[in-house]
Amino acid sequence: MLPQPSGWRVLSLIPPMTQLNTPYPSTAYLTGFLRSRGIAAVQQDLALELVLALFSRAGVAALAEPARAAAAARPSPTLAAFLDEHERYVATVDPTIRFLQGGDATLAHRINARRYLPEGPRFAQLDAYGAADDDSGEDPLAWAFGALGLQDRARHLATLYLNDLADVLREAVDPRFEFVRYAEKLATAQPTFDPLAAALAAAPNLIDRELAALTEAALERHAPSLVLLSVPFPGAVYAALRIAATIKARRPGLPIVLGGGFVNTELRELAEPRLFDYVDYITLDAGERPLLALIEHLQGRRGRARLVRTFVREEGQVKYINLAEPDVPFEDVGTPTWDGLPLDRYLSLLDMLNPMNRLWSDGRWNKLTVAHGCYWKKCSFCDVSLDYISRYETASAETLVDRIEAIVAETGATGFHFVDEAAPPKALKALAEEIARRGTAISWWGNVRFEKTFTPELCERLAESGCVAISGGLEVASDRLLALMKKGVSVDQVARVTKAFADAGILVHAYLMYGFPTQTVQDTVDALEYVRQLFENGCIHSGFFHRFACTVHSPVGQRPADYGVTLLPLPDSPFAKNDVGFHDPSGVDHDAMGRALKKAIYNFMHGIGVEADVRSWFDVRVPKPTVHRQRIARALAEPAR
Ligand code: B12
Repeated sequence: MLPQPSGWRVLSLIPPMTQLNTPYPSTAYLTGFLRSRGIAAVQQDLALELVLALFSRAGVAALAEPARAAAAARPSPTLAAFLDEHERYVATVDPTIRFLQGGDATLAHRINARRYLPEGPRFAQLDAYGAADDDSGEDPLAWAFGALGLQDRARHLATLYLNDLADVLREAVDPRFEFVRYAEKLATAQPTFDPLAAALAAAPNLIDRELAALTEAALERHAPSLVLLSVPFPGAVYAALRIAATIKARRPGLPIVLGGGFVNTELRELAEPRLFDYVDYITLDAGERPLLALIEHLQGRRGRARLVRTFVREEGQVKYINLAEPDVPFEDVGTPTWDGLPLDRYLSLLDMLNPMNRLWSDGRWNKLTVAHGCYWKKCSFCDVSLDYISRYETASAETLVDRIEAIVAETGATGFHFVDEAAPPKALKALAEEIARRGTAISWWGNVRFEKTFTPELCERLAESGCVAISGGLEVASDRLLALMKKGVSVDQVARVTKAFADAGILVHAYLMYGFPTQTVQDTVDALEYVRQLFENGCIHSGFFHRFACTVHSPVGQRPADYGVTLLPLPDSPFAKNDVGFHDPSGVDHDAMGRALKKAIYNFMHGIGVEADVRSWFDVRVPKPTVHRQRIARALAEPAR
């Protein structure tokens, strides 16, 4: 890169909402990369800032008026509880937020005494935890936190308090608000831009006004020459466009670029010119190369026709410009930087009392990729045709541990979440060896394929390198369907691998799936029996059943006949495209199956009903499992094949 014009600066923004416990890593990656190329770059997390503004003394005070108006129109227990205790909410919110930021640990005692925080309807769930009423003197949270789990218990109570306040915000201001997604439905697989356009044209509400003020402050503070809006998920799109609208109103000439996981997945066939009323450029896939090209263009060093993977609007039409230039290799993308993000202000919420959920939503994990893309890239339910899966590139273990050490030095945090779709076992092994060689002390967790390369020896080595948890797909626990999915693992293998991780003291979470093409009721009952046995044998500690969704970029979506299904026609879509409906001739009622699977797994995680006949979880008649009750125990006894 040539010397930069003085004062030229890139501002990357994380729009609301992504997550609150730690920054989503895209701006950290892009900022680190741009700086490594000599380009001045800064970043701000407006998702965190918005929540901190709304859930502050001034924010909660300002909520009274819309809450009163809403209560007059539609009275509700949530609004009534809030208005009755409004002064206490105003008085307690700043100290509670500080506590959730890890700033005032001794407040836990007061919160736990249950006289400090006002308790709205969300606290009713404490009774559902199965303990006796308050008069009995028993602690309804004792089963989860015991007698000494002071901090966690208080964090859970403080989270219920915030959830009550979020309910008020939803009822009084905007029903689309959530802590980890905002107005998600407006963007998810939306064939038309109309709902978003209408929402953006509506008069700004309290949340919009707060976000506009934060955006203006960011512009003021950084005086950027280019703004990057990163939208990893559909739940960040609406607010990103609100931010863009504010920028356009304040600084009409300032170029804005949109990119990120949502764009890379859902906007590949974009033809909607109205999106360019908000942003000027939209880039696909890894941002590094398109951004270098765009910056050169904006600085007058490259013609517009030589942009890389970039949508623009020309004469009212969307045009895709893609000068084929190689991507920046993973080895050369530089080290992400968290510089500028307020790392001591993220919130450690403790919502669901599930250990894996806790890793996602609690703790200031640094997010890092071990490789770019997926080394396996065959699973037929996955978007294997997209760059973030198909372009597999690694970096040496030395480079990775250099990055890790630089990040620890910068952030002071030693926890890492490896955000790969499936971290490659060879790279993890090399990483563990390099960590051992240098004596680097970190904790880490991430997602893998439970493949047989993960031997007990390797799992031990990974545990020694700091691995505390692993998740992986067992998907539909059925050898027939695993083969159809091209997952490359069998149920017996998964049992041995998960057991090896668990025996090494690592928390194991299984991603499970139902509703895959051709899946029968018998397959589902058998899958649940396998899962039951995996819990019984101490192979997995946690799991979640997701309903299979067919996407246009996956092998099932691209070759449905190979999977025995037909796709429902997609509307002609100028905007987002991702999920596609399909017809499976098996005609199974997967909703009924899903109810049973979710109930069962929730109970298994709490050690309940693990011995019971799996048919007892279903509310419809189902056949007996064909799986032998000792099947997993036998697989574990066999030597690995
Ligand atoms: C790890 C992960 C998770 C984790 C952690 C999430 C988190 N908050 O950190 C968990 C399991 C919790 C998760 C949950 C979800 N996830 Co997820 N997740 C991922 C995954 C595998 C990696 C994300 C990551 O950290 N990448 C590393 C960063 C650096 O990459 P990046 O964000 O893509 O940024 C690069 C480029 O996109 C680009 N870029 C990014 N921003 C910008 C901006 C500009 C201006 C430019 C030019 C470029 C640019 O440059 C960056 C560097 O190259 C991705 C798939 C993937 N491989 O990327 C899915 C993915 C982002 N998730 C996805 C989804 C849908 C979700 C959920 C909504 C699922 C659900 N229904 O609950 C939730 C949302 C959770 C939340 N609110 O936080 C989708 C989003 C696609 C879409 N349809 O919009 C993805 C793409 C996977 C997929 N195809 O289904 N996820």
